[in-house]
Amino acid sequence: MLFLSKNALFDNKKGIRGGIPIVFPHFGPWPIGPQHGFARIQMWEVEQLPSVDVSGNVVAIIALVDNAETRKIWDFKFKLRMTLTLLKCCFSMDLHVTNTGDAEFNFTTLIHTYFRLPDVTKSRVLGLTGCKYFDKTTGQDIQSETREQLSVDRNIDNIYANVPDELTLTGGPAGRTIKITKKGFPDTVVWNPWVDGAQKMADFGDDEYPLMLCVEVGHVVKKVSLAPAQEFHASQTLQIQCPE
Ligand code: TA6
Repeated sequence: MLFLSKNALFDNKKGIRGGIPIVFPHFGPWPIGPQHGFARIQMWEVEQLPSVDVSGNVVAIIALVDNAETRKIWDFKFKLRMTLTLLKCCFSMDLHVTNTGDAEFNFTTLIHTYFRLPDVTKSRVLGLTGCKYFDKTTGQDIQSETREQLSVDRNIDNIYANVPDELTLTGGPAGRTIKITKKGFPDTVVWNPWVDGAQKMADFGDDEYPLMLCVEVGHVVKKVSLAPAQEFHASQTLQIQCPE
């Protein structure tokens, strides 16, 4: 169900072009560090290998703790813990961010999911109606999304604020619909680079833009402030609904 570019690079220098990169501690261009922060290019540790819990779910836990490299860019102590839970038609990601130092810090974070689609022009995103958004392609703030069903037929890079916790993406592989449920992530980004954007990215095939759409839940419009010993928790659940 997830898109991975045929040109994706696994070099720990840039985020992988596909899958679900984790954006932390900064969404977007970052004057003091790499775009979208360092979490997506750091090596995470496996805290719990995939194992079956009492309900029959497969659960794995990965973690990232501050280290010399992260402190050189952003001098704070933190722990990111991501619990990954897989059921037959459902995949959950639970993110915990803990401030393990003695100074308060601010951050933005986002789950940059790349959905694989047979044809993005036939897919629709539902659930954004009425939300205020920033259109990054024009630099304009739009007061309210008027479309009940968002379709994509050009470069799109919209940052929606205060989005309802249930979104739907139609037109997935084999006609599947994906229900996206989020908690603790107020915002949602919808991105497709289209023809020109695809050509500018070395790690993305020129012909791949119709085959993906990023629908990314996050806390990006306003920063999260975390005092020492405090924890931030947010999650995303993807549920696949197969056609009858
Ligand atoms: O989340 C959307 C976005 O910020 C877009 O503006 C686009 O640049 C995309 O992420 C990919 O960023 P990347 O750093 O992975 O090339």
